[in-house]
Amino acid sequence: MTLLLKTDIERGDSWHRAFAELLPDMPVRNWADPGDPAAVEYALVWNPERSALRRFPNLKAIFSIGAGIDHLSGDKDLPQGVPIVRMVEPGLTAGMVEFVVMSALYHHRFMLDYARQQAERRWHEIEQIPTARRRVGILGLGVLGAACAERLRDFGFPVSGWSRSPKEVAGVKSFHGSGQLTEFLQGSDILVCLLPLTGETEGILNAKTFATLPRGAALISVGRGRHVVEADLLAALDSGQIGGATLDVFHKEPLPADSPFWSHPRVVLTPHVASMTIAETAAQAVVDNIRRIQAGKAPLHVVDLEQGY
Ligand code: NDP
Ligand code: OXD
Repeated sequence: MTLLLKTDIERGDSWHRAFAELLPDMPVRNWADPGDPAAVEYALVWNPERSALRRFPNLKAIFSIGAGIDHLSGDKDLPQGVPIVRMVEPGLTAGMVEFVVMSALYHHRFMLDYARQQAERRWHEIEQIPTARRRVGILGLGVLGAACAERLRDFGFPVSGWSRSPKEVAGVKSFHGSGQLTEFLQGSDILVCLLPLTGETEGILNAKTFATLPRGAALISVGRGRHVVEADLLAALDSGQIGGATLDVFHKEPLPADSPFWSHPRVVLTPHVASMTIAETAAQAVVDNIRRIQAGKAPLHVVDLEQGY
C-alpha cells in the first residue's frame, strides 16, 4: 500500500517528514517515481497531468492538496468511482482568515490612499469610518468563507454571506441562490470572493456585478482568477465604481508581465498566496481520512463532481 505525492519540490520534504511521523508504516513515494502502480492506494496531488491518475488501478482516494479541486475536475478521464477529497485543514483556514481580515482592514482604513500619499510625500487625514458602517459581503460561505465571516464580524463589521443553500453563522446574514444575489451585492461595501470555480461561478465578478455594488466598493478576490472578467474589473476600477481591489488569483498564473493589474494604482496584488496548505497541519487531515477508509468508513469532505466542488 503506497501513498503517492505530487507537490512542488520545495514543499515535498515537509510532507514526507509529516507522514513519516504520522504514518510510519506507509511507503510515501513521489509522483516521478511511483513504483508498482498496483500498490498505489492513495494519491495526494496538485495539478496532475490529465488522465495520469488512471495509471493506478487500486486507488481508494484522491486527495487534493488544495481546497479547490478545479485542477482535477477538468480531467474528463479521472478514475471512475474513486472519491476526490478536498483539503480542509486548520492551517489553510487560519491562513485565509489572516489574509482576508488583513485585506478588509486595509481597504477599510484607506491604506491604498495612504500608500499613494506617502509616495507623493503628502500629509492628509482621511476621516475614519467605524466598522459598524462598513458592510462586508462574502461570496461563498463554506469552510473558508464562514471562518472569515466570523472574524470580520468580531471586528464589528456587519457581515453577510452568499451561498447556494441557506446558512446559519451567528451574527452573519445569509443570502442564497441567484434570486438573492442582487440584494446581497447592494449591501456589500467590501466584497470577498471565496467561491469554488465551477460552471456556475465562472465569470461571476463581471460588469453587472460591479455595477450592483455600492459605488467605490472594494473587491478581495481570493477564490479563482476565472471568477473575474478581468476587462470588466479594469473598467470598474478606472471609473471608480470599484474603489480598490486586492487580487490574489488570476486567469493566467503567473500573471503575465504586461498585465495592467501590476501597475494599477487601485490594486494590491499577491501571487496566489492568500493561504497555503501546510503539511505540518494538513498531513493529519489526510491521515485521519486514510484511517477512516481503512476502517471501512467514507472519507470526509468528498467532492460532488456533478456540482464541481
Ligand atoms: P467550500 O466548498 O467549503 O465552500 C464553497 C462555498 O461556495 C459554499 O458556501 C457553497 O454553497 C458556495 N457556492 C458554490 N457554488 C455556488 C453557487 N453556484 N452559488 C452560490 N454559492 C455557491 O470551499 P472552501 O471554503 O473550502 O474554499 C473555497 C475556495 O477558495 C476554493 O474552492 C478555492 O478556489 C479558494 N481557495 C483559494 C486559496 C488561495 O490561496 N487563493 C486557498 C484556498 C482556497 P453551499 O454551502 O450552499 O454548498
Ligand atoms: C487552494 C489554493 O485551493 O491554494 O487551496 O488555491
